[in-house]
Amino acid sequence: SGVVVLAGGVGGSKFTLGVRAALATLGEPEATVIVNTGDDIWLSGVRLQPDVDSMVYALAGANDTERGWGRAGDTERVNTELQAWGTGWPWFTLGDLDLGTHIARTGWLRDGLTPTEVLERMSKRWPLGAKLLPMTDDEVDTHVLLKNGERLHFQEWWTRYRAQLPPAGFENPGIADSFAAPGVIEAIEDAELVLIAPSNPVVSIGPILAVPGIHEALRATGGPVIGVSPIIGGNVVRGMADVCLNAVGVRTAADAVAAHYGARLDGGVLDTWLIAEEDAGLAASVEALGISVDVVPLWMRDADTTEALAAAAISAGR
Ligand code: GDP
Ligand code: FO1
Ligand code: CA
Repeated sequence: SGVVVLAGGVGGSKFTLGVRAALATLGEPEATVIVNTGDDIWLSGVRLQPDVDSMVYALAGANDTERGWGRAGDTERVNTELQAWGTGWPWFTLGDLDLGTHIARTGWLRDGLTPTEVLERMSKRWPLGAKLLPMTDDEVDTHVLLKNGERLHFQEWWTRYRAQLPPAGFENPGIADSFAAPGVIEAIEDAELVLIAPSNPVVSIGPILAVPGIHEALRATGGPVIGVSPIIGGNVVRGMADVCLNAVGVRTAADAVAAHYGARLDGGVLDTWLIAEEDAGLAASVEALGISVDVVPLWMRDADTTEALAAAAISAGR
């Protein structure tokens, strides 16, 4: 029952803030959010979960909104020391407060807790107003296959090379043998409605859909599945989704992303696709796929526009 959200980091957490506000306005129970863990990486002996942490920090109001990752007001004393030891990556910053999260998580993992249990524990520190689940408890880090045949961890490709090395594709080694985290399949199957956040379709939503059973659960759920386009007027709002989409043969366009997800009545996952007013001209081509379209303002500029977008997505499913 209730609302389920599939989400990545920055775009996903912004949208989830809107969902939390919209559900509070409606007086309804909090959403269940299934978060991408493909961005995860081991670095300097600690486990990073960038999308999970973006979600936790944003819901806690503790995120750095300008930079888009990590904790607000963080410092870098430990990072400087790690660099002096020559551990980690010279182009990658681990903030002091953020490192507290990674050390706590890594300690709990070593104690034998699963990532689901760790996230449950972390969710108790702040009143997050949503139930967070990692997509899987298995380690399925995203790799980028370059056109020159090399393979890089997604974090290196993005933070070191700013997505400038041409990708041939993306892989999550082991994902075909991974299991959805406890509660994920049930949440989707029992959902009143499922929202696909305007997250990166390739490296945020892609890994979630690739966990065995999740795609099937989206196809089987009795509730509608509503997606929100991360592409507005042929551009990404931020990040490198355009590079990722083009690498997998998808144009940077709202209708092309809808086609990539596919219609539920045609083997895909979408019943409804929200596109921006700028893209109203693409509505017919999305509807031709068997996906209904709502044209709404998609810019999450502030709390009000973000809540309005989430409210529109929820009402599109009712
Ligand atoms: P990441 O994991 O931190 O890269 O974040 P996500 O994958 O969750 O979201 C990244 C996507 O969010 C990008 O492709 C952006 O285009 C999209 N995005 C960011 N802000 C907005 C917004 O205000 N409106 C819409 N529709 N999409 C947005
Ligand atoms: N992004 C950067 O561009 N540079 C960094 O040094 C960096 C550090 C970092 C540390 C922890 C964390 O959770 C995220 C971090 N990010 C950093 C963001 C991250 O690389 C990506 O933007 C997301 O994984 C994309 O989803
Ligand atoms: Ca991500």
